[in-house]
Amino acid sequence: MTHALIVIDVQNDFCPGGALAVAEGDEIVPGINALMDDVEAVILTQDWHPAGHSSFASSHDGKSPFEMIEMPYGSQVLWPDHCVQGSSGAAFHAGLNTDRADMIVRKGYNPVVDSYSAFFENDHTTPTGLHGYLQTRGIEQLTMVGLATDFCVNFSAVDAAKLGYAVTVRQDLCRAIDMDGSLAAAQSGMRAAGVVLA
Ligand code: VGL
Ligand code: ZN
Repeated sequence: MTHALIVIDVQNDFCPGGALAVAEGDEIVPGINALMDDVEAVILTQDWHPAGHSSFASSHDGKSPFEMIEMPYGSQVLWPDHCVQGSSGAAFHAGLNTDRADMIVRKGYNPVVDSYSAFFENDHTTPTGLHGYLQTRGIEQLTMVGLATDFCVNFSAVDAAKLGYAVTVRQDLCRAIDMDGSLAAAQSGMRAAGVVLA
């Protein structure tokens, strides 16, 4: 079975000092680089929002980061401005071995729909194209790592399992935002979807 490593959003804004910093987000980088030697394919995802994106609290009068709102596609956490297209915060962590990447998937570029998953926007319908890419390369086994465990890794892993991939999440090579029990909820949701948490 062809095996790919999917590296989710290892970008400056999710690392210490970034706009939406995940604690210890930078500590996973050496281990992710090392894991690239064990797979046939490496795919990176990059959160990539236009300025004024609808997931930013600053785009909604009177709203603060980490509040929830209802969008036409469901509930949405509002975030600090992060990963704005072309900004240094949107760049990959300088230590990540991006040279090894076969494919970089950008997501979150639709101004009015967020996209946590590497496979679908948060409407759970609009594809990013990654599934087609993996299928045409004959890739059936995925190991997922990156940021953040409870949001983009979680949504990507659950979607991948639903699409029929054999999915392992290396929790030691992920870090979580963990707001209001979101990490525990993500772990039980991933397990229920058939994702192996290693
Ligand atoms: C993410 C919140 C907003 C993530 C991206 O990569 O987990 N979280 N955008
Ligand atoms: Zn985002």
